[in-house]
Amino acid sequence: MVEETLVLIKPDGVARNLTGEILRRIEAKGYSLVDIRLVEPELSILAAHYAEHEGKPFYEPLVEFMLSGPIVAIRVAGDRVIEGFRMLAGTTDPTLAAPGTIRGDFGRDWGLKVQQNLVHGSDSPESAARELELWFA
Ligand code: RTP
Ligand code: MG
Repeated sequence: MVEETLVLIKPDGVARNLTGEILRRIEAKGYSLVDIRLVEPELSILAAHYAEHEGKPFYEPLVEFMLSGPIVAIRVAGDRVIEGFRMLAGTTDPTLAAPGTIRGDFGRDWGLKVQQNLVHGSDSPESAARELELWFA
């Protein structure tokens, strides 16, 4: 079942020159890069992207972090890629993410600051459709 997902390389991943490494892992898994852009998003895009987290204690630091530098947005296609990319990324908290995953191998947990966990991946077909429309409108 071929799906598409939105992957974001967050500002920490771009700033740490991990874009190539992350793209390499996506391609090595057999997924295809359908579209890719380097973006400095408007606040309105991030507010829509993270609407489900509005009001949570980490929401404002998260949005501030996502505005701190360029982001790479990628439309990725492949069989069960929505679930598959989240397995490649590892669990949200980089300290707990398994070695071998992007977050487990490279992510850093900066204590009280938002977890700088390098990547975003859509978490369901509905989120993927909504987020791809938002970032690739
Ligand atoms: P993402 O949406 O970025 O792919 O990550 P996720 O599904 O694994 O995590 P989610 O729960 O959707 O949270 C979105 C992002 O918010 C930051 N976060 N900080 N307790 C905290 O400080 C906290 N919890 C979440 C992370 O950057 C997370 O990726
Ligand atoms: Mg999420």
